Amino acid sequence: MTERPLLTQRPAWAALQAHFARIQKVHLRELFAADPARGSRLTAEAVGIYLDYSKNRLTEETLQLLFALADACDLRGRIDAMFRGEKINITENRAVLHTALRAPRHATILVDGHNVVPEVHTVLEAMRAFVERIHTHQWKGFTGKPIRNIVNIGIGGSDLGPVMAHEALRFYAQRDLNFRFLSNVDGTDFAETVRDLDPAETLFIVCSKTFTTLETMTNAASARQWLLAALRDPASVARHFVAVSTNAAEVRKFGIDPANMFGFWDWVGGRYSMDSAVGLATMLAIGPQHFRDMLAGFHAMDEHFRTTPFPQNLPVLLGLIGIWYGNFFGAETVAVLPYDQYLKRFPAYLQQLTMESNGKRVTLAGVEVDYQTGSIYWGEPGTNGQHSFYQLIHQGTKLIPCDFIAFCQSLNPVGRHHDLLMANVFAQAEALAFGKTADEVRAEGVPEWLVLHKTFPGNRPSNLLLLEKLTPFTLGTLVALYEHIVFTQGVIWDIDSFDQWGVELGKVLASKIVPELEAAHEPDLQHDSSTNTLIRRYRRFTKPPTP
Ligand code: G6Q
Repeated sequence: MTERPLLTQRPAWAALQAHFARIQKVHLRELFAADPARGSRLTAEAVGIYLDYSKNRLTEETLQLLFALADACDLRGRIDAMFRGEKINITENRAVLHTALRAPRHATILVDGHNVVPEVHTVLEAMRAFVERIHTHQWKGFTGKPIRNIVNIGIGGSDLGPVMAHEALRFYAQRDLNFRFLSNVDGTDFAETVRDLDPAETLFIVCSKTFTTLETMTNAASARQWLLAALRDPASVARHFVAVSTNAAEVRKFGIDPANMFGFWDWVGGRYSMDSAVGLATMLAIGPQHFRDMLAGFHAMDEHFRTTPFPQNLPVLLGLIGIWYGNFFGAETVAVLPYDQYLKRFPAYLQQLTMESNGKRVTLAGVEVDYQTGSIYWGEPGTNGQHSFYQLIHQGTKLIPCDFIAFCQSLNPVGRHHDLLMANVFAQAEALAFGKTADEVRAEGVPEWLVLHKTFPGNRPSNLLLLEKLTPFTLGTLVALYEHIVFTQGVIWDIDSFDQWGVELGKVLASKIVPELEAAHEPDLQHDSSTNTLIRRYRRFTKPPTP
């Protein structure tokens, strides 16, 4: 590993710090007053996304300094390395090639000297053929009934993408298929998922890269039992279960015909896998053509990210603006606020993408950082959030940069609804930036004792992403946009955005505690006193001492 200075020791960092000291108090009102063209100048547009970043607390100089930081961190070289298939996930010694999942058929992307693009298209073709068999009822359940219910069993990266895409693209979905997503090991999730389903009409997709994940395998085993209790023949499993996995041996052991296994590869991280075979439920919902359109959207953003100079590069701009707030203003969170009901699961999806990727505190060279890394992402669709947590963003003590996402056309035009929705998103960004001064409040005749309560400080930054319409293509561009924002920030922070060791410890400890909860006789507990007491208390309810 080549020696690199820690981020905070770079001259480009010091330059940003000095600049921050000069600009931190400047109000967006002043910035807009000084430059009447700011609102149209500080914008960028690519692949159908119009980005207005003018309501950020920055100037041209800030941007130049941020680009200089990106250059010092070799962002260009690192982008190229990812797209070339270099093993940039160093702690797992893996290439990071979700971009290959949406590469066109003729592309060549080498992993260990082997072109992976043909395999990607072979799997997509197998998915297409399977989806068509389900849609045309050629694939029937064991008793001859057509499949009407699809249950995706998976967790984390094998759940959140399919769930989000199913919600986001519901407008384009086959309405005669009923989709459910089972993830939690809590038996309630299983019970409520299958409660009103007919096993003879239900297909389970067991979606697990490793096919060993505790939650998924526990749910899959319960689903198998549930099916067999009704259909009473082990041969039925092959008609009602298919798998998305890299582990053919375990898939076969479960009773799924490996011919009905849709594969992916170790160079696809779970949280970057919604456009791989993990998207089988998505393709079943929206059909192969819409799925291809979604991949085209991902690819369009990939190409934009790979080839566009930084000042017009949407993921680079947004990634660097995020660094500006997190590392200089000390902001700890980012609110993602989609003004589209179909995107209601988008913030939850982004939480895994961003926080599992950049929630790291050790550099690629193995040194502990002395700066903030990954932000906390959260959010809810507008306008709902306006009637709950926006209060804190407007008038609280914390700086929360916001990403607003909105579409000019509604998929469901109903009366004036869309104008009202859009008026709200524009108004929120305006109110956050410019606020309402004490003098403006006084001018309304508000008594002096109430003036401060009714004052809005403003100077609260936001980005606004304005798109024409939510389609499979635009969803692809949006997801890829955030994937590459994560990448950009991971490069600046010099961390491995593609491992997830933080998930491991809890898993190991849980597997140790399971036998202690289930043992017939009082186990010899060797945990800390808190954990021991909790285990004993739980056992008193589940294993009352025999008289
Ligand atoms: C994502 C993570 C994690 C993973 C799940 C499910 O990047 O690796 O969320 O997707 O733990 O793993 P399996 O697909 O192997 O069941």
